[in-house]
Amino acid sequence: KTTDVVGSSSLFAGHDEEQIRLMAENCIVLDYNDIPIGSGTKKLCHIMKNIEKGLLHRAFSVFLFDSQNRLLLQQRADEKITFPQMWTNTCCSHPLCVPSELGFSMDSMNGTNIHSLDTAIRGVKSAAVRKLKHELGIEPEYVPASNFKFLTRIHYMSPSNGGWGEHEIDYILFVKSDGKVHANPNEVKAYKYVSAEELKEMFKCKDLKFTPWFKLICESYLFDWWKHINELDDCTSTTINRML
Ligand code: DMA
Ligand code: MN
Repeated sequence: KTTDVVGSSSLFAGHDEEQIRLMAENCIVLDYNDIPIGSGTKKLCHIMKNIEKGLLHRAFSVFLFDSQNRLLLQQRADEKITFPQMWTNTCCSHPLCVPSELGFSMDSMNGTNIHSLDTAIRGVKSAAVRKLKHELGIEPEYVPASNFKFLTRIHYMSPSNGGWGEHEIDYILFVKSDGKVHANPNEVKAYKYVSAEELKEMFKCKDLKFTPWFKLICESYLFDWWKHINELDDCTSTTINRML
């Protein structure tokens, strides 16, 4: 099933060709309880007028820490259509409507497809491996899916500029890796490893802009998780945290 909400092409005026092309990717459209109900292009899912009617999709946010427990931040490229030039966590994107990322598994007893939080997490981790390579050039062998730690889900909504915005259930993933970065300039303008103290200093600098979801996560859970980075095994939550 495809959503029938129609977007306007003038929203793309002046934007980068490669980023416009990526707007044709198929995101996973969700009901309020994070159950997939269809697919919608990245374009349709990020048009604020559609979001205002309730359109919601699945996303993930990766927080990558090096062996010194420094967090890898990125500054989004000028080319990004939503939230350009803002500083944010290591990597964010969307699992796509493809079998490996959708989060359904075959019930061998009766041949039906079943969706669960576990299968959804598996799909999101596989999308995270794909995007760490695409945005930051980090090779999958340095960030295998089995090394990601799922923490929780955050439901949030935020307008961007020019009629665009976000409305997502965002899966939060931590991973430890010393994989080398080769940033894709169409996605990433700059990157930087920071300690918790250094990140707090960055927030004081009024010239730096941060994405709304990164701010929300920093203001709620991030510093606490970071402090307990080696003891996060009990921190997996099945709750959807509504930050609306
Ligand atoms: C979308 O990120 C995901 C979140 C959590 C906001 P994005 O705009 O960077 O997606 P993409 O990299 O696919 O453009
Ligand atoms: Mn999104």
